[in-house]
Amino acid sequence: MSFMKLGRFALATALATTLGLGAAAAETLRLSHNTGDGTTWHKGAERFGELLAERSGGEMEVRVFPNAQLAGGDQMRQADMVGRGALDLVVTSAINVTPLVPEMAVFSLPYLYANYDQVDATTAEGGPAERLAEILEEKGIKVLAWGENGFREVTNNVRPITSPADMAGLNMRVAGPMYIDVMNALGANPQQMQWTETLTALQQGVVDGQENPIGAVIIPQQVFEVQRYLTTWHYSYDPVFLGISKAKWDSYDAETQAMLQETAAEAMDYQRQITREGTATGLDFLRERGMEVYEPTEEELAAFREATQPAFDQWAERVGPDLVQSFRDAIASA
Ligand code: X2X
Repeated sequence: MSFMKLGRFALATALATTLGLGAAAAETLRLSHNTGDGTTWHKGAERFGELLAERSGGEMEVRVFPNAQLAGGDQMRQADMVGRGALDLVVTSAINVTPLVPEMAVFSLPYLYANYDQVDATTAEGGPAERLAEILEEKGIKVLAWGENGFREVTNNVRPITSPADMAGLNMRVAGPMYIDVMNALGANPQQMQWTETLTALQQGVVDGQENPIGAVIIPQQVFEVQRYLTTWHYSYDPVFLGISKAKWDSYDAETQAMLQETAAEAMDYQRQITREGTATGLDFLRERGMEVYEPTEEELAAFREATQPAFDQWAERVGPDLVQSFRDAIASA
């Protein structure tokens, strides 16, 4: 094959391989995310960096910074920073972006989704999540690919949660605005707190409980060390996405953009896959580690759904009824 037929990056790879070059990358991109370095978020980000280095023939490399450290530990500020071009790349979840883009709360409306097929129908190519990508792009954030935080499950140290009444009076750490309203609807005392401060707060009893997905966060961040009870109430789904600053994106030629997008899709597919695997085997693991796991019946889930309805209605209004309907339509056809 002639070099003429190869793209710029394939050529760079071929040369680097031939010459055995380990030269420094021409460009280092900084990627911020807001969980620890053992999570599936981190692994997905690392995979993106590995693939990108390979495909750019070492011209591009990614440095991954966990725990929102580039945003001074403020998980909600990352999106804003990417939007302004102060960060190149971000892996974060929908709820963290709601202060900047309230419409992102659509994904996490209580009990919107019942299963992964429904989720996938909304984030698939041509699906309603593309509208969110458009809105984010207006804010300076180009979504390269959707990944997964997952269905958020509740944990606490006071009692097993089997009904909304069990939530009454519990001091619950939450990540963002919508979950405050959901917790209030359930009669709990919600408190917004950075994720990086939450494990200590749980350990010291500053809060009684929290809610997070099993495979992406609860297991890799060892929440089981500081929490006794877990209920699989599946009350809210939270996607992650890999995004790049629009200014950065616009600086690349079409070939580079295509490579970034393909590489991101592959990395986030991997991230989603390991997240779902970890979730599937997660309950057994958590029981072995001493957690008391409660799996609600359909009837019990219906009671949680009913109790959270006021928060659903309030946020559906804020997100926009048309957007909610577009998600409902995709879900109905899943
Ligand atoms: O802060 C959380 O709970 C986490 C890690 O799930 C998010 O970033 C939403």
